Amino acid sequence: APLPHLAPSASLDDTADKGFLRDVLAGLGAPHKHLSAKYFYDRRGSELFEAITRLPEYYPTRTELAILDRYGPEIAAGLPPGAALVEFGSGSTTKVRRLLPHLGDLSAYVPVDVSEEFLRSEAEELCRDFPRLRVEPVAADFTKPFPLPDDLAEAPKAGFFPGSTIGNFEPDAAAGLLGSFARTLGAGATLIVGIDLVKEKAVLDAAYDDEAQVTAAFNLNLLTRINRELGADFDLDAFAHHAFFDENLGRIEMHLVSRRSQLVTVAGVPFHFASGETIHTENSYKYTVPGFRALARRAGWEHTRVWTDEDGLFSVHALTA
Ligand code: AVJ
Repeated sequence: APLPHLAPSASLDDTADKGFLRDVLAGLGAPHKHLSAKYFYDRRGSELFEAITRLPEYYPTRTELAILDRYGPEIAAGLPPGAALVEFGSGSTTKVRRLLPHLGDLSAYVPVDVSEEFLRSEAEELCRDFPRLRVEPVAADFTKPFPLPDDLAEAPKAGFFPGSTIGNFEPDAAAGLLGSFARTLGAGATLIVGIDLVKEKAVLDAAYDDEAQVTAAFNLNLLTRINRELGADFDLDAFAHHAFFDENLGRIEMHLVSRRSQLVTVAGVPFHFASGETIHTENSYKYTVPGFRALARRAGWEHTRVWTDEDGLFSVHALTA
């Protein structure tokens, strides 16, 4: 069936594959080996992440959804009438679906994601479920400012950045990202951001090192992806998942630990691993409410409201430019 309210996706040029090889060679060649967490999300990685969100230990997703369900009407009431709602890194549209029923008069929903295929299929599903909603997908890397569709020039803008995705960025880069959202959305915009909160170390450690080893599989899948896409020979059995909350830095660190001394070749380039040497694969920063407020202010946003669950596990913030 035709979907009259689904605009053709705007696609921005993309040299992603070369970037992956370059980043992997640079990261493995560094004195402290590291890889970017953004590369976790190939098809299998996205499936494993969906499985993580359903784990008993992984509280962020279900807690954020509960906050959106409980306070959705209040959150929606704070957005300007007739707004274009731009979701940065939309992925699956599970979260925005909790807000849309309270946003009757949106001029458009603009999901932004690098994965054009996924973007398209999610946008189609959303159009079927919300037939009066205009959906204008944009395939773009949300870490840089990007142009919004021309026909939305006059609409007031609201941004949506759930899931504590901002935790993957160093605090300086996180402030830069919030500043970049402000440039994309323009003056007078509103931004709704989901932020995981600092809490007891044992709770955080378990959320990133679950009993069923799904997070371990998610972490190791990065090596499977490198083997397949970049022609590498990582032996998956020779690396172990390690994740822990660093209370001084306020972040979860995920690593892949080499179980022995070994040589790995990536696209013809050899890399030596000492026994116990790690590849740092992810940081997931946690904030306090005042800590996030300060970060937002540093990026030029005014903090207007915050909603949390009863246990203070997770928070949703409203900011205005
Ligand atoms: C999608 C970045 C918010 O940091 O909790 C989950 C990714 N990594 N388990 C997070 C993740 C390991 C997740 N974010």
